[in-house]
Amino acid sequence: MTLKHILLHPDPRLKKVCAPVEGVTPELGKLAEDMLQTMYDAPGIGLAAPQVGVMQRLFVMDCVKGQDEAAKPMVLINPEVTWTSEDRSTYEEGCLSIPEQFAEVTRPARVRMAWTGLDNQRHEEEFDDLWATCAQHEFDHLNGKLFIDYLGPIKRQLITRRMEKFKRERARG
Ligand code: K1U
Ligand code: ZN
Repeated sequence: MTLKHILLHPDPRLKKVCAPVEGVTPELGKLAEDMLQTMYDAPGIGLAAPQVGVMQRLFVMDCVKGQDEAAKPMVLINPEVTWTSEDRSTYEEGCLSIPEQFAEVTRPARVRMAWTGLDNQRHEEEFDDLWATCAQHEFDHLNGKLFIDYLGPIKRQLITRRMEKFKRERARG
């Protein structure tokens, strides 16, 4: 297992629309395993391929809360949103590409997604609660959209400037 380097905002790769995955290969399986390991290590509840510099349409997530419940690692390849609920929920979101910055984002409370799994079979499931928020956040990454894009321009610019400063200071060492 290899821990991947997570790209930090602002980075042009985080603004691009990703290409469909062409086939479920052993290399893709290894990438998904590495992404899950990187997500658990961060720690986070989701991670999309462009965040590790791979411009393909897949993401991983595991929103199981607490230590008592068994982990539920999920790998979604070429995901599609097939339905969203009318009702909305608001969650204070974070992003591993925008560390230590949080903001409330309102999204559909429930969502259905269809995707290809590592078993090369098509799957469809309805997500709710944190799973729904996380799945939509990760799906957005595949279309070059970040949670700060839901904020007003002042808040968004403030977070972007903080991140530019953070990256400058980190580069100086
Ligand atoms: O995509 C990402 O950058 C991962 C992100 C996912 C996410 C978080 C919150 C709402 C929607 C989507 C994260 O995992 S940020 C870290 C985080 O939220 C967390 C970390 C440890 C325990 C629990 C949550
Ligand atoms: Zn994110």
